[in-house]
Amino acid sequence: MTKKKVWIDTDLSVGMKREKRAGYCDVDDGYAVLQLMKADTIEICGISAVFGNTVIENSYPLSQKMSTEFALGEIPVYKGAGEAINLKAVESNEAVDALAESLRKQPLVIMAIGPATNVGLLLLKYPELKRQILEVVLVAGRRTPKDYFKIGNQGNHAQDLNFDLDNDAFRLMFENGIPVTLCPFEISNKVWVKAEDLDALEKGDTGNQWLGKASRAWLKQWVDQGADGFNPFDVLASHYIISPEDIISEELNARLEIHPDDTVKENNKEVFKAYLLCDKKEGSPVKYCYDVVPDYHKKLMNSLLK
Ligand SMILES: [Ca+2]
Repeated sequence: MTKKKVWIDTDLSVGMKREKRAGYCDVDDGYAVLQLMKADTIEICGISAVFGNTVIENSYPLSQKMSTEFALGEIPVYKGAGEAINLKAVESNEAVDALAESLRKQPLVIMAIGPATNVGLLLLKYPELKRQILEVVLVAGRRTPKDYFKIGNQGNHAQDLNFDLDNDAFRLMFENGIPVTLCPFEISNKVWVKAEDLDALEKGDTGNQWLGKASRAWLKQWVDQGADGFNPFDVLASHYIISPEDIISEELNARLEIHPDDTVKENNKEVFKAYLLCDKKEGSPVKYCYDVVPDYHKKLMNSLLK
């Protein structure tokens, strides 16, 4: 059996406190990385850290920790971008150079579950390697500007964070004709991790235990918002790479459009932002994942607990 060769680009923030406000950062990258590490059909060729849910000074050591403790230290880990692409001063970094080196050896699927800045930088610095990218799987997008990302019942709309943090990185993938698969809020909002799932993880191996424990504070934040679980956004990307038959998708076209920012309250056409919209109109072809098979939750937990 030949294994699917995958590069992980992640803004791991499991267990980290938020930088600018009270509370904890998202744990979902931990689920995605652990699920790929446990998949028999996947070979992880490298992990690049990126800023996003947390600063690069957190996501990089967390990436090292996951490789060392849960993958026998066999997966090389690299420090990537600490901020969005600055088109007026484009610099490579250790992670982008390492990804280029790996792409020179073999074609790769890239799971980019942060702002995709490192992939954008690669396309600017090493455009000759773009045909070695088999597919980039991203967590972003929606169908219309009024498909709000609603978390709980407090009326707050969440950002399309990965896309919002680096619009140019996404634009570069479309302009370069990279095969893109999107796992947006529309699909992850159909998957819930609840307290009993964390109980099960805490009875598992060391990786499961770490993830289960670190997810408690994150779960509490969602419960405080009126939900009874949380959506593990990034794990839809890893699950799609491992078992695409569990994920329901359609072919759509993606484009960037500017509309009022729905995450700003009482916004009377004062604050605008770019949206990543996917529909049948003009745009770059993408695979848009929007639903899971009926017994998905069981499959997800089995893949993590194996
Ligand atoms: Ca992420």
